Amino acid sequence: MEIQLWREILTPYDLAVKELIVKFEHLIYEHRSRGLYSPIEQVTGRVKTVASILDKAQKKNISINEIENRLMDIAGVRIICQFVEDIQKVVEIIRRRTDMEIISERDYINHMKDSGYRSYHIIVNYEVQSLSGNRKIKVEIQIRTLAMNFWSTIEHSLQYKYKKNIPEHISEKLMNAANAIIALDNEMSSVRSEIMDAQNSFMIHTKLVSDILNNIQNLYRIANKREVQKIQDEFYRIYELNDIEQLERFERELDNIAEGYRAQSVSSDTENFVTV
Ligand code: 0O2
Repeated sequence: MEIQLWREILTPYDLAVKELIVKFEHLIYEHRSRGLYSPIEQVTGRVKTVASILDKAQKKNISINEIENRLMDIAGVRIICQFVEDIQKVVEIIRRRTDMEIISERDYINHMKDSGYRSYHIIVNYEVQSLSGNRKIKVEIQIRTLAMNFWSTIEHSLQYKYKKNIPEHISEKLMNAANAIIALDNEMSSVRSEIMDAQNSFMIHTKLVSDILNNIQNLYRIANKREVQKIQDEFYRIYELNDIEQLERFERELDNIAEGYRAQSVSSDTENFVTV
């Protein structure tokens, strides 16, 4: 394989990773904009470097011509969740999708690797369209918690440092840390509903305030300035009370005021239209 061809070969993999990141990030947005808890916290992705592809192919005894068929993680997407329970939710979301076809699944959450590594892996076929036509690209999706990600990032850099021969005393510490991560994830799960409640009310509050501010901004365009000033002062007063019910009531009142102004401007538009 000519070295300069790699860039061309990897282009559809890059497209697949970029598209999948957009799609998973959009899921986060959809959940949050509906005031729902998102089982996905963060999404990242990468295309393996040529050096890393060649290295892995050599280790697995894969010939250059077979690389695309046999290396499943040239394209990789990583989904980070807050809680272990979220991982299964994300797996179910992926299983239901029609734009990615699952080839295989590996559950390293319930079957931790000897190294202490935990994550849920799904290999999917994902179709991309480019100038050279349509192509199905294999993508490895790794799903794990924030805590598991912390562990595997550290362990990965140590593997790199020690060229995969991590000294025994460090492996032992990593195994202890892996067990501590299990305990940490379990502890977090036991207070999941409280944490989710807190995050949900924070999200509801943020959305409410941003809706109110948008409404006030719109009123500046159509309503009497002095009246909007009064509304704004009232908003600051209620905001300081830190009472979500009062804010909700204020938002409803604001909706009615805005509706009244809109009705007024429609009727004056109609009058103008008739008299012209
Ligand atoms: P990189 O640098 O992250 O890309 P197999 O299918 O079993 O023959 P493969 O492809 O290694 O071999 O599958 P596996 O074991 O599911 O691993 C795929 C990827 O999972 C790895 O890619 C890592 O990203 C991650 N992974 C697996 N085991 C470990 C581990 O012990 N520690 C860490 N930190 N990550 C792990 P790469 O190409 O090995 O690495």
